[in-house]
Amino acid sequence: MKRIATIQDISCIGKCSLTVALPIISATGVETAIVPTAVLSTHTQFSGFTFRDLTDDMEPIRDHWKKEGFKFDALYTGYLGSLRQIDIVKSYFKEFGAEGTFKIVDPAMADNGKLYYGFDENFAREMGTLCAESDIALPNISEAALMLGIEYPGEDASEETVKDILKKLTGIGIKFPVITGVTLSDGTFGFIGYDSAKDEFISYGAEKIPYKSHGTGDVYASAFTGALVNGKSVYDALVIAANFTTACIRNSYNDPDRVDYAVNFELEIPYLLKLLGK
Ligand code: PXL
Repeated sequence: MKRIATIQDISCIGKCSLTVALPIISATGVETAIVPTAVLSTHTQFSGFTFRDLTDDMEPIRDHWKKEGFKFDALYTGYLGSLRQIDIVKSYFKEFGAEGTFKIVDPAMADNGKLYYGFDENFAREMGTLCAESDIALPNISEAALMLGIEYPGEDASEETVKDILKKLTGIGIKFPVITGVTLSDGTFGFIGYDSAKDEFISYGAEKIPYKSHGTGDVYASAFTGALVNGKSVYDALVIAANFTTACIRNSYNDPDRVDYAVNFELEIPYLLKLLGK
């Protein structure tokens, strides 16, 4: 069985980070090892959340895994809580990111032009240096702008603007940035990426559903990781993740009992398996 390791927090309620990555990637038939970076009562969009920092456990976990000789087909990181955690993740990349191990970074730290609670511009720049060590980085428009220190162009940034930002991201060393949550010129909603090795832009859009919810970036990156490790090409895995995430958003949009802090990803897992041909 293929095995990945994902490094991010546990938000006990919030359907993000590990409570999304574990079920989605496991459902795709991939062993999902975890490094919990913190335990929060909820994600940080709620007020009054608890936060237990687990940074001190990250290096001992790494060292034990190294001693045991564990290998991974992918390393996937999401929300990280501090500059020190970014540094430690780089050491995981060094130890376990050998040739053939995909390094996927979702720099989960901002949306709608604003950093999440507790982050600053310096953290965003440092996240850029982690993305520079990835094979694929999956920022949204806000995260891309913040890593570059440029003005936020808005959620409806044009394809030309997004392409310009992608080229700028390669300027800070990011080999294959893919900006998610982009509205394409035909009105569809999806991603635009730039493969600097091939000097090639890629894009895909699915139906744009008039509903925005928290946690969709985590759903997207998790489905992408599962699809990629299942042998799909980068482009096909990105498209599968876009179609799956769109289905999750649609499911919540049509559900009068939906929660307002995340999407109904659980109900669309059968569809993800269908997209994967399982
Ligand atoms: O969905 C990204 C995310 C992950 N983890 C925590 C968060 C957020 C977004 O707010 O607060 C703790």
